[in-house]
Amino acid sequence: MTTGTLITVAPTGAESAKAEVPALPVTLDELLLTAKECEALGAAVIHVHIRDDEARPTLDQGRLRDTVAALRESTDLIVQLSSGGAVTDPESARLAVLDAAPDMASCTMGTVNFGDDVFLNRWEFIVDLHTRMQERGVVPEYEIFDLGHLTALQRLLGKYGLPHGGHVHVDFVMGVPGGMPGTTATLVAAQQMLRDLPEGTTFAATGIGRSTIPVMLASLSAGGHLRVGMEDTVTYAKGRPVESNMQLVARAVGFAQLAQRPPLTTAEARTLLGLPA
Ligand code: KMH
Ligand code: ZN
Repeated sequence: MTTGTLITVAPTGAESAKAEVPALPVTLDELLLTAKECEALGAAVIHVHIRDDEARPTLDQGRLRDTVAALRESTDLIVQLSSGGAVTDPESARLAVLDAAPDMASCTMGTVNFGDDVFLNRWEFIVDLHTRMQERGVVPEYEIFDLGHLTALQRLLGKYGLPHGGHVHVDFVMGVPGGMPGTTATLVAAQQMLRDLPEGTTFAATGIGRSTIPVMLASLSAGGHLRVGMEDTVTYAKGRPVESNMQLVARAVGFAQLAQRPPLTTAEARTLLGLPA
């Protein structure tokens, strides 16, 4: 049965430069303000990348812990830390993200060409991430950049068991140059492959750049959930830069309401994802 829509906001990412995208939240204060406003609009999960004092991407342990604590204090959002980081981050730092004890963390299910770079995710690393999340009670969101990543997920769950909480939730990250395209046909193909995963597996989708709107509409009509934010989209419409993450969340909420699938509250989202209340 199709329920309401889980809306995740991914406000910052690791790729855009603050100098080129001034509206990008890079300080803790900017992130907290964004988080509060996006929650009020209907977001239930925040996917977090942080920056250092020079606005460069960082996986600094202290900052991650402070960020998790501050988000918990100021919002009811489900805090999902990125374990993907930036393409240059070493595996050790990406694994250490779990030490900040978030509710959730991303877990990318394979290597993908990432524009001119390579986003490397070796099998042994994925296994390490998955099993450490099981041990620490962190709920994964499996990031799927290509259809083969779903085959890898089936293998992972078959060999190492279900994630903490027992529910499997995946996010189709579509339209990365080098990954699966952000088209309806590809989204439907990805959804079909979920049949090989545990019953009840849920999916969200996000389309990078100009695939944002087609992917959002395709996901909603296929019963999927949404991830939006300036990590993935910095152009609102042709020739119009995104003004804020709130603008993207508000648009997603509007589409979800049109689809008769209003945003899930944070409490409903916790139930869906197998997180404690
Ligand atoms: N920044 C990308 C290299 C994630 O957050 O887990 C990886 C990424 C995925 O954004
Ligand atoms: Zn990310």
